[in-house]
Amino acid sequence: MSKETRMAEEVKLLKTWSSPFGLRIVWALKLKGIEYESIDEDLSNKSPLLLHSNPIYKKIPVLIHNGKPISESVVILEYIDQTWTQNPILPQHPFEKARQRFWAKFNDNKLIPSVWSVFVNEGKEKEEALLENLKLVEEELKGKRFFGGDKIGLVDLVFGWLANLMGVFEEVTGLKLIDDRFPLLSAWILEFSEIPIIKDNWPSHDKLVVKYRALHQKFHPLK
Ligand SMILES: N[C@@H](CCC(=O)N[C@@H](CS)C(=O)NCC(=O)O)C(=O)O
Repeated sequence: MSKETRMAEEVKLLKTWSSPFGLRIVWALKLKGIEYESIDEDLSNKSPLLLHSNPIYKKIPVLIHNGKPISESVVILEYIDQTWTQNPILPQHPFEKARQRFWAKFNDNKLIPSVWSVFVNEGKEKEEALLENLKLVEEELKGKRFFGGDKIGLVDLVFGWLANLMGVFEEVTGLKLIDDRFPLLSAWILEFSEIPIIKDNWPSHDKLVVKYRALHQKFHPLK
C-alpha cells in the first residue's frame, strides 16, 4: 500500500478500557504501527455508532476502516494482518495458519468460558476443568518461545489476557492457578509482559482489581 493511500486512511477502534477482546486489537494495531482513533464505549449505554457498526452482536471491539466496520476480534485481527502486511501475525503456511486459528478458537470457546465459570461459580469440578484447559495450553508451548514461534503472533495476542487478567482473577478469587505446574506458560507470561508494545498498552492492574472485585461480590454477596 502506498504512503499516499495510507495517509488518507481513517481507522477507528470501538472498545472499552478493560476488554481483553479490545486489547488484542490495540496490540495488533500498535505492532503494525497503525495510527487510529480509540473510542471507549459505555456498554450500559451503547453508542449509535456501535449499534450501527455491529448491529448483529452489538459488541465491542469494532474496527472501522475508511467507514467500513469489521466486528469479531479474531476476524479483525486477520483483517489487520492482511491489510497492513508489515510485522505479520499469521504464518504463510496453510497448516500453520490453521493451527493458529484453532488455538484462537480454543481460547475464546473453551479457555475463557472455563475461567469465567470458576469466577462465577467456583467449586472443585469447575477448577479441574480449567486446569485441564491450561494443561493443553502448556503442551502447545513445548519447544516454542511464543505461541507464534520465535516472534509473537495472533495466538499470543489472543492468549495475551492470561498475562494481563489472570493475576487479577487470582487476586480477587484467592485461587492460585498459574504456578509451577505450568512452567512454560509462566515463562511465556513473563516474556510476553516485557514486550514494550504489550506492557505499554494494557489497563492498570489496580483498576482491573477494583472492577473484578465488585463483579465477584455481585456473584458471591456473602464473601
Ligand atoms: N466474540 C466477540 C466477543 C466480544 C465481547 O464479548 N465483547 C464484550 C465486552 S468484553 C461486549 O461487547 N459485550 C457487550 C454485550 O454483550 O452487550 C469477539 O471476539 O469480538
